[in-house]
Amino acid sequence: MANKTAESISRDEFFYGHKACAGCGGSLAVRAALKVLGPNVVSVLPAGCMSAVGFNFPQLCFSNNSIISTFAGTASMLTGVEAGLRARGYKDFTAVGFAGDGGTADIGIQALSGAIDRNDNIIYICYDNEAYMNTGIQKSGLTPFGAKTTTTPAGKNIHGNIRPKKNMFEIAAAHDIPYAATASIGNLPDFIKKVQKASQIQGTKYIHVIAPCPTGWGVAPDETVAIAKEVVESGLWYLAEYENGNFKLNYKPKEFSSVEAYLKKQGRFKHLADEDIKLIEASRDKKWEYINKNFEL
Ligand SMILES: Cc1ncc(C[n+]2csc(CCOP(=O)(O)OP(=O)(O)O)c2C)c(N)n1
Ligand code: SF4
Ligand SMILES: [Mg+2]
Repeated sequence: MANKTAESISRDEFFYGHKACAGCGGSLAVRAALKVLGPNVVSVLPAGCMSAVGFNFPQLCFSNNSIISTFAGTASMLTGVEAGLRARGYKDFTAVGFAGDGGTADIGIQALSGAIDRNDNIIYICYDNEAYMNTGIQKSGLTPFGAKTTTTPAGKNIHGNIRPKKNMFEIAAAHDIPYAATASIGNLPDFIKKVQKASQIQGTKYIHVIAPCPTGWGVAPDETVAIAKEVVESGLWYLAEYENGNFKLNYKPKEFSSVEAYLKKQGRFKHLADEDIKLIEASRDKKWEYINKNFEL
């Protein structure tokens, strides 16, 4: 199959008319992924922003078959959808999940782990906006260090979230999954390529896409894509793949852009002191030491 690009993906819309806030990164990820996968898709969405904005009866915003799962059950419902359609003789279809960071790294992690363990033939896409946005910006296991949320307030003594972000990509890879990747909606061609690649691989595929939320991050709606690029350029996120037991880095910034500039653009990090920013830079550098040693370029 020819490689799909931003120009050659379907002109058809499969996710439109939804109620996401202006500039929502998650809705861009869902829209682009469905354009790659085409109409023969069943998508499963747990509780979270994308189901809240996409299923407003009678204005259902998916033109492919879509269903809301329990919050914890994205992966187990994908397992059932895939097995059920196969049992009924369907061959040419994709079962894809779109779950948030909370739905993936916290409440849904056991169902995802089980599906990977069984090597069910599904694609699981985590759109990561780094908090439980739909219920009013609470900290999840993927909220980064220092971020202010409604459950990690910033005050004189504690400056937002005191815990680091879990690395779901490497957690999925640790299962020896057939394919896992990271992506950013700031680099759509790379995301599109990874979704297409996942659709051609048998077994469980996991894609983790950074999808900024202007409402929760405190940026303007027209800054979503730029901030999703900047998180990669500053080295606080990386574009990589895991396949056949190997990690591969897809992009290495020549020089990291300023971490401080990235953080200070966002309302959720405005309170950070110089020493907090130094800690964030130091943990980035430690991570890149590991990447440089263990990932192929
Ligand atoms: C079992 C259960 N617990 C809590 C909720 C409430 N709830 C609905 S959406 C949501 C937040 C989801 O956060 P995330 O998965 O990060 O997706 P986002 O809203 O950020 O897109 C929560 C806590 C629920 N629906 N079901
Ligand atoms: S709150 Fe954030 S994630 Fe939810 S719809 Fe709005 S921009 Fe998207
Ligand atoms: Mg979220």
